[in-house]
Amino acid sequence: MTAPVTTRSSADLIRAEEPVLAHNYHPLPVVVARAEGTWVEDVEGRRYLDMLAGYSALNFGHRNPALIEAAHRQLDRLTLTSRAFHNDKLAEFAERLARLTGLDMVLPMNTGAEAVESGIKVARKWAYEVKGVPADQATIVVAAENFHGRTTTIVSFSTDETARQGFGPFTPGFRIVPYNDLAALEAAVDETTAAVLLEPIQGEAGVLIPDDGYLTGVRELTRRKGCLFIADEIQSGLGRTGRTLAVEHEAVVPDVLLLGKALGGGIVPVSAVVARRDVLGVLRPGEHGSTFGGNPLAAAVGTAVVELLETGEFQRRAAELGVVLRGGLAALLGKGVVGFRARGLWAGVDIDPTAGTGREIGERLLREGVLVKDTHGSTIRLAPPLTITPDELTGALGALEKVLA
Ligand code: IF1
Repeated sequence: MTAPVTTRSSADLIRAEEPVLAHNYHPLPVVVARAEGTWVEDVEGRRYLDMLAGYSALNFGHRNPALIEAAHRQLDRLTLTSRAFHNDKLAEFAERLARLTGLDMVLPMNTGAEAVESGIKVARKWAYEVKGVPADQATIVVAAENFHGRTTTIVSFSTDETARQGFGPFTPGFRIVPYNDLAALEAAVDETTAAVLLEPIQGEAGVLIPDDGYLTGVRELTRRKGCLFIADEIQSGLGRTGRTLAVEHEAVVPDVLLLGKALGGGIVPVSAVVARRDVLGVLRPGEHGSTFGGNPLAAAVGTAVVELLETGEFQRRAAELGVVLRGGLAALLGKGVVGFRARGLWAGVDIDPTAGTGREIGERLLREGVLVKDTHGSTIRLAPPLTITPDELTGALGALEKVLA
């Protein structure tokens, strides 16, 4: 009889996973048992500052009181109906999310990849029924170094061999152009193009921020060529960059917006396609769906998340503390940091490879009580909860300086 899970050590739990849990991740050697705000605690009670925030799913901090309260209240009433019936939480969620984003209509899903897949299906259907593209000829243009999720169709247009290797055959109908290159985009969009699908800032690629004017150019080009601009804000959205949406930095409104991660408050998976009525209006009953999409628990938590964002407080905090983050990183240039890109409380930091790989820096920061995740090679991503305090942020930057010395 193995010891009950509650009394096993971190080391025991890590060992116990090995034979029974798929090895699709290589986690840092820390076993988190509880968390609050910007802090997590491992099985032995050691505390760490969470500078990853669930890849930006924990924008409002671990177990945000308002969100936990909304979840508890709904858990005690109703958790799932399926959409075979209405539930009393979905209208308000859709209304408030549409109003927050400035678009008309909401398709509620669960994970980010489901929102991306749903966006692709709706864009194709719009191309056939509204734009008049011949059946099965629709193309969608994406950027190299994209990350939009892990389904077979989505990795069909990935340029990351690790994400594609062994998963073919792949879905046709996608064209790949360099990111941040309007001329290449102009050349790739033609009369078969249903949409251009882009991250306003490329997350997994290392927080790559396009030149000022790029998003404006994409908006103008897609309007002129009569195709949809789909903005994947699953990671960049909901306060992370100092605005509700990253596209707001250029005052651009996409035709289709994809949201996920923080939309579920770090409690339940909640994602959504938010779009103009003439786009989502192509869906008729029975043509698309999901068991859990739009469930009352997700809708209640999603509404509480929208309520937090309606105040603008988290966006302001990310913008203000983003100044501290940029300043702190600039001070580390030449001291182990060879470059960085940052917007709001989101940064990709390129470490001098002689100082260590991203993974090694992550392991050293772990010993300093700070959790980060490397993206590729020697780039680490910083994306703390937007609830982080100036002192906590300064402390994390101090730990980074220390491990780079
Ligand atoms: C992993 C990072 C990766 C996303 C954007 C859609 C999705 C994601 C812009 C899909 C998800 C997650 C997936 C997770 C690690 C993390 C990630 F960029 F955030 F760091 F992988 F690139 N669009 N990103 O970032 O959403 O289906 O996961 O809910 O796969 O390891 P999902």
